Amino acid sequence: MPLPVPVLPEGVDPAWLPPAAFRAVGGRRTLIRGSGPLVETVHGEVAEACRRFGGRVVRDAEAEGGAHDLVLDLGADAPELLGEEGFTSAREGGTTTVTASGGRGLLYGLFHVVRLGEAAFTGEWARERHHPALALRMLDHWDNVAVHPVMGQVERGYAGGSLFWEDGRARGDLERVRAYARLLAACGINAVAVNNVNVHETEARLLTDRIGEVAAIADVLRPYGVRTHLSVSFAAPVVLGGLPTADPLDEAVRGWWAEATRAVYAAIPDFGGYVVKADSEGQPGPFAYGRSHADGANLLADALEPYGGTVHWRAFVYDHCQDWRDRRTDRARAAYDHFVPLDGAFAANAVLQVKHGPIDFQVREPVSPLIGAMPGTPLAVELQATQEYTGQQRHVCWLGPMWSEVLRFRHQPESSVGELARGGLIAVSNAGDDPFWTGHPLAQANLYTFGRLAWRPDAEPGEVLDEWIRLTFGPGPEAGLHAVLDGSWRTYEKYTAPLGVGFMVQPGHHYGPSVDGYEYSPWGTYHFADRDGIGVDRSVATGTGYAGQYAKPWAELYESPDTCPDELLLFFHHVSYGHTLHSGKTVIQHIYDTHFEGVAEVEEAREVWASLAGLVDPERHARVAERYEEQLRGAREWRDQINSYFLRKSGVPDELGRRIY
Ligand code: GCW
Repeated sequence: MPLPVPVLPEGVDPAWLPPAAFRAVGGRRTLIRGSGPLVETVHGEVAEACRRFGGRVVRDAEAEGGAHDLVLDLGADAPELLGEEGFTSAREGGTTTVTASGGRGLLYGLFHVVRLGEAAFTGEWARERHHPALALRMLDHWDNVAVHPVMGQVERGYAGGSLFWEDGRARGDLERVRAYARLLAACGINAVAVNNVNVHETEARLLTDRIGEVAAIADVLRPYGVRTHLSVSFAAPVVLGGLPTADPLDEAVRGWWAEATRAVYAAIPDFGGYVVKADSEGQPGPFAYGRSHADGANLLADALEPYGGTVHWRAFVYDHCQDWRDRRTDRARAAYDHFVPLDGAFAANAVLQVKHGPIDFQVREPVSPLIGAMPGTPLAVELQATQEYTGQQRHVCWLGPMWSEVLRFRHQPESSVGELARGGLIAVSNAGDDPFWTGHPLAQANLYTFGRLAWRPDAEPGEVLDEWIRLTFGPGPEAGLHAVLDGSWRTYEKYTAPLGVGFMVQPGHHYGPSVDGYEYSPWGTYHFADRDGIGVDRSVATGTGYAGQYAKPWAELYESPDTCPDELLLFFHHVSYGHTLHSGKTVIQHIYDTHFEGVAEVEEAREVWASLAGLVDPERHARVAERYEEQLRGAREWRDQINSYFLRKSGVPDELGRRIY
């Protein structure tokens, strides 16, 4: 039986799968071959498209000769090496053929055809192979089951409540989750962790007596090829099992995890595995027992191993109680210092999940040196789609170019970050129960781009953006949309913290400027501005030595302010305001100029958006227009606070004599 496509609740935006995106497929004659649950999903999709656009779809058993415009073929002659997720596509003699050897491959092949639109049925081409570069393409949801007194329903969530949880339990009606799974499949995402990595009391119990709720979610994600993962507490044997210890080398603890994991698989046979934040920002971990993080990760890896599951062990381990007076402790060094000595000690199904930068998802950071320094460990790279530090989905900030820079970065010539991320690419989700899914309608582009880059880390981000625009908006507003999104990350960078120095945000919620907000805090995120200069000396010669964590040539390049790229100068060096950048400007003049430019660029983008009024549906248009007002207000606030702060500190006037307060 074909699986009916999910019905969107009234008023919910169809995002990149509006009915019109299926016009080309829906008007054609399609033959589907093969069997299995995902074939039913594919059938349901094509049947719905045909219902709308007048085409027809048959299964192999019913086919009585006759011509087909599209053949979706599972099994049969599918070439080897395609794997469960790959597919081929070819067009010959008026028929487009997609073959796959696994159900997910067939589904991805269908969405490939949908993306091509009419082009899928035009001309001829020889067999092309498509398969994902990375086997795991996952979203981590920082969703709480019970509303947290400080962090709310979704930690760092800017898109309403959780898609999965409400009022302390799994939602009874999961139709919207089904629609979410469908959107994820259409951009290639195949795994979701359904709860926050900060595992509070209620959430800890999802692992045991509340696993049924997770299973219900898994049931609706599965038909779209999305596997379910769970964040668990390292202290679970104590808090749930009543054991006196969670020591990873204790036999009773090992037995407890083995039994708990057996029960999880009894409820969710294709369960993906655990995500763990241990010894990080107050979460429990192996340090309490004098054990290493490899001991901790391997404990869970061993429990998951019989079922083919994976533990994603986060490398976000640092001292969050440091003394701002102590300039030798450097948070940027922490992940490398903790984990590199453990290279080779992790089990094959223990994946170390590393944030892309060494600090915390700032608008500009160097690529984490850890990623290039653990050849004997499966690594996953974590990005942040939720815009905690990049405008909280009130500002337009399309992160495609930043992510692409990270994925193409080469610590050493042999391999890019995209290739080193053998354990997968992960993003903290930016979606919630908001009618536009992501609060800001244009933030949908980040979710989509993430999925496509996880499939092909070397994809051209601008092309992915155009793909998203075409699917979501159809013909008409493409040029305007491209214009407002393409440069939006650099615009955001211009009006916020300069030259890679980071933070300068309001403490706690992290929205809006506060130059010294974290300067005297225990969090390890400082800029050290004084009357003469600014920046953090992370050189080996005179600073914290962080630059030395890179392989050559980066270690040398970052070591000296003469060779360090401008955009990272203040991340690596403390320099005077008069220091001349490669651009030819002084640091202080750069700060003034970029902050004026950033605001001007937002003003311009707002105008471009206004000009799209008749070309974009009214609700979307209005929501974005409203957010541009807030973005402009926010950008001006950033500009004026940053410029005033540095004029007052340095006493150096703006060469152009613009208004600074
Ligand atoms: O970016 C920081 C956030 C925390 C988050 C933490 C992490 C889930 O401010 O809210 O906690 O990182 O990645 O664990």
